Amino acid sequence: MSAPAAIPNLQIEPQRLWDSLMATAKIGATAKGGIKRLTLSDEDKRVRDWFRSQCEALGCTLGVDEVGNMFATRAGRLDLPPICIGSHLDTQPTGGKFDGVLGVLGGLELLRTLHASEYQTNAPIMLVNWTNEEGSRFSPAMLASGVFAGVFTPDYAFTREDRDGHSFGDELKRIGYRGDEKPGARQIGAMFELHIEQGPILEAEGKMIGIVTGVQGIRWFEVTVAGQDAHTGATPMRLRKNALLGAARMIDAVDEIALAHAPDAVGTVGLIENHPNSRNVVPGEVFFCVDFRHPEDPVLDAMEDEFRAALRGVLEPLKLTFEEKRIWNSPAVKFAPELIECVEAGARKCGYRSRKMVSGAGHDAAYIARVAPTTMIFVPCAGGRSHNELESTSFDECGAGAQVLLEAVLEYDKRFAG
Ligand code: HGY
Ligand code: MN
Ligand code: MN
Repeated sequence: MSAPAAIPNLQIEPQRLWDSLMATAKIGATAKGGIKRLTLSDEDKRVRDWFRSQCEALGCTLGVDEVGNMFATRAGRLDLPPICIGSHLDTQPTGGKFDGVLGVLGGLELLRTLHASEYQTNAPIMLVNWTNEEGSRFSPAMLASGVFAGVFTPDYAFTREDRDGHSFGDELKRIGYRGDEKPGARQIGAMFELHIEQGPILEAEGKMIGIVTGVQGIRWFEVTVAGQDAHTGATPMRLRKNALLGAARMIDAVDEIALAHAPDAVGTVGLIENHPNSRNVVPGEVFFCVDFRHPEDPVLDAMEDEFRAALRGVLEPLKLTFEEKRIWNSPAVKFAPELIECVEAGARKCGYRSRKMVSGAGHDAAYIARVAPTTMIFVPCAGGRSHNELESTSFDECGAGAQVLLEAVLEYDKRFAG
């Protein structure tokens, strides 16, 4: 295979990409048209096996590290650090067909296009499936890209447990994807991540491509509120220690804190467990998780202080005690200007309308940006819906994102790997 002088006009095949998206959507398909493919579940194993076979069919070499990150490499003309294309194949419990998957399959389509055209890039191309991006089953999110970037240790990852007490390490072994590579030992020259926006901006503005300049800061907290189980009939209101009432007021307080830092702050309680959760027992214990996000870390500091003040102010008058722990702090991230320029050049070459934006959602790119120049490419999703079984990105939008990904990678290869 040889590399012609100038970059040929390579075109991805949008139908081949779409067919792969629909084929993988069957792995963990839900009745409402979404996907439930929780990290390290049997469905995750099936899609990993499918991914491995697709990459091997293209002659890629496959590697798996200790936390299950999968690396498929296509050799380049020169022995350089690879240009990486990565995202994730795990989903939320009520996930959609495109979150994460488009980034991995858009990269697979790029490899298929290079393979079919026999064009060889200067730098190797490495396609990555990062383990546990979602953080739904095992918190925090972006766990394995975080291990790769040195944010977490492998042992920290192995000991993370789901709400049923299964550990990440055991589940990784169970599905046969606990590799032997040291996470982070592998070099990355640059990383591009294609992803759906998961918000309403591109669609509202009629833009096809999001030129992502960074990712907002994210902080997760776990709270256990303790009161006293009591009889709902025989216990007077003044004698109650109702943990669920306290949690309910805290859910409202989290909402108020985010609204107080409008327009960019967001605050959510998405997971709550009420005990004993019986119709005629005043709940004595409630566990819930808080997700705060903002583009500026100092604002997140203020929100965190207000949150702790609210815990005391809300729960103590209700005679409740509580334990609170910040379990995740992912600072705001800025992407590499030279890669952003390659994406802009790619969008321009394809003639797509685009706009710069910061990602509201977290992504593996946020952590890989710590160890290599990194950036992202967004495409719209209908109504901005994501983490929702109705998530929908069109055939044309998927094709556009993959084509811009190809152009950006070839542009980077020409500018920086020649
Ligand atoms: O939480 C996030 O933003 C990502 O979807 N894991
Ligand atoms: Mn994602
Ligand atoms: Mn997600």
